[in-house]
Amino acid sequence: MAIERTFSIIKPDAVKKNAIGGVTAKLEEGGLRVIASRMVRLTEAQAKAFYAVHKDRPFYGDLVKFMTEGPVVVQVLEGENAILKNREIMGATNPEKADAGTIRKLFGTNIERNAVHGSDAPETAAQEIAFFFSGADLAALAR
Ligand code: IDP
Ligand code: MG
Repeated sequence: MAIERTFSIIKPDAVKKNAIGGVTAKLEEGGLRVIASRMVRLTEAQAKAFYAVHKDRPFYGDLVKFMTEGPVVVQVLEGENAILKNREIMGATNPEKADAGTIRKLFGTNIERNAVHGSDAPETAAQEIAFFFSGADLAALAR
């Protein structure tokens, strides 16, 4: 299995719950390494662009509002099979349906306010990393 990179957001609900450390600990315990991290307040334009794939879904407007209501932490995670592993550690989109011990079960509130974002495939991981981090940032941080 290959070492991969994936992209994660600790969403405004989890930041508000003072769970940046709790979320990050679950990622690290699961074998992922944070190789870049930054706290940002998304603009409406950034949130709309980031979630453009969902622009025709009924929840899009509320999602953009939620993602801009407070600061988030954007992170690049690295590890064996990182994309799938992160999705496992995150749990199902709806925290009520997420497995015990997953981030969304522990820290999520509902299907919208679900604590974290994680890339779902190699193509989206690359796009999402590039949305927030430059190649120069990542090169400077490489071990
Ligand atoms: P994912 O985050 O598990 O990949 P997606 O289907 O890609 O789930 O949806 C993106 C985000 O949109 C979710 O994490 C959640 O915040 C929000 N969302 C998804 N489905 C719903 C819904 O049915 N109602 C409200 N918000 C939703
Ligand atoms: Mg998704």
